[in-house]
Amino acid sequence: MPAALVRPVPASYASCIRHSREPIDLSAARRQHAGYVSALREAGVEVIMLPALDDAPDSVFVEDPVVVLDRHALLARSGAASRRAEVESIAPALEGFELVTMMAPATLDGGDVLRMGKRLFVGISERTNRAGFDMLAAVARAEDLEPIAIELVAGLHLKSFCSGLGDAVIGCFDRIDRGAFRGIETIDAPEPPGANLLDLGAHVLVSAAAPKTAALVGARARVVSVDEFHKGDGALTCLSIRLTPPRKMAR
Ligand code: CIR
Repeated sequence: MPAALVRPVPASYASCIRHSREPIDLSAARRQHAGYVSALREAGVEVIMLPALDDAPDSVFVEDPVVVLDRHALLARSGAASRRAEVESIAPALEGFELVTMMAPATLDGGDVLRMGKRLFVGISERTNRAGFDMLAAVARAEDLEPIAIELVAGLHLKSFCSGLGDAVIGCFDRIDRGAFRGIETIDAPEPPGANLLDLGAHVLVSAAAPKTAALVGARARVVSVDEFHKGDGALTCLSIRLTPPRKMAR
């Protein structure tokens, strides 16, 4: 059974780093998070809940502090200094993986990393720098993966604008270079919140803010309300870390 790490919504979530001025409703965020966790379970994913970090407002976006490959887990150093402490409490949950710790001046957020088969696309962004890419690239090559850098001209993370849908990449290609995905089918997301969906095989989680994308995905689509996380500049992939099978984790 595939597994995923998830972190509860912290009490301080309303103070997270964000661009939206819409007020965050903590209770609604917690309800939506519970809905997200249920949707993971309904897709056959074993959910492993990390401890809550109530003093770390962005900690629910648990995808960012670590990149999990097949054998290695890279404990990343976020481009946001306020997020760097989040990584510590993830390491114990990754016991079966070979851990690699990113050091300064390298920075990287997991939201910038999109794996498509043997290729690992990495956004060079406001959070991920060249040194961060180089460090991840070295770990990726050790697993025979091909690291490919994509310069982001605007926005937060690579996966703010694209995600994997089966063997294809769905995205907003006015915001990122379609040409970077040479040899891979690209699908235009019908609306921006549809660019970040979470393909779990049996089901594909799609934001309720992206009804046209849900229609495009069809029968596998499962619509999840995550607007309280959109207000925090997040979406579906960032709320969990998928441990790619075969699962190597010891608990
Ligand atoms: C941040 O700015 O770090 C958070 N408020 C949002 C992170 C979203 N992460 C993701 O999409 N992987």
